[in-house]
Amino acid sequence: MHFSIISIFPSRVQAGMQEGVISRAVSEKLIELNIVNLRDFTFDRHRTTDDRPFGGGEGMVMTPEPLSLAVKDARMSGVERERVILLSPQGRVFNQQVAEELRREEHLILVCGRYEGVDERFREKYVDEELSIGDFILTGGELPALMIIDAVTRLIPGVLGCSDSALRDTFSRKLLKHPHYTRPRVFEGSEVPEVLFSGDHRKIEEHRFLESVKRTMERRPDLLRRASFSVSEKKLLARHGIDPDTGRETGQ
Ligand code: 4GX
Repeated sequence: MHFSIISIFPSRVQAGMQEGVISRAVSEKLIELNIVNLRDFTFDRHRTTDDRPFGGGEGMVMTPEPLSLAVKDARMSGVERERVILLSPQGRVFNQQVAEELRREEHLILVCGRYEGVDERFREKYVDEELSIGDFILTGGELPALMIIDAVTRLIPGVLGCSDSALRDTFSRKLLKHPHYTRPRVFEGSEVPEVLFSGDHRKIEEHRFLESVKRTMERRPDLLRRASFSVSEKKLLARHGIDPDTGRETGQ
């Protein structure tokens, strides 16, 4: 899978992927990254990428010409599934489902806006989709672009080790993860739950599942309403007095 990132801060984008899982995915050729410096597509002495808004008002707007040239330069011949994404608080909110959808593309061109945003005509003519990583305002689209690359890359087969299967993750099951414990057995007076030493794997799985449901109820009840439980999971929840639809204790 190919990613192109268009930015006025190419070194920051570079720095954001220099180590860890993403850089390993690059060196193992599971993904390819192409960082495009927007200033390479300006032709004035100051390499300007922004200008004052027509109609007046606060802030600056990114001019359409360098952006359009950068997108045309990033495009790859012979690639059918290519998507130009603009990172913006006005976009559809990114989540695991969107990550899974993007994984099916061959080439993502991520446009990192700054200032007040981009000229509307660039958006209309070149952008396939606007994505937001959440309801808060950042100083630029670089971190959102890195987040999207991260979330999509770890779904590509071979990127994660088998011990960290993407399939069993929180959001593919729509439940939060159970608590995790490792050594030491006693930390500042707190012990690890006894059941984890029982060697009874069915009991351990049941315990973890119940902890997941309880956590989800406490922290993200919105997720619980969309979780679907198997018949045996429903029976287990009922045995522990938990209503499978609300995660609440039924008191029975
Ligand atoms: N999720 N920002 C982009 C400038 C901008 C505005 C409009 C294009 C169109 C953000 C977010 C985010 C701040 C990045 C404004 N560029 N991006 N920037 N939240 O807050 O993605």
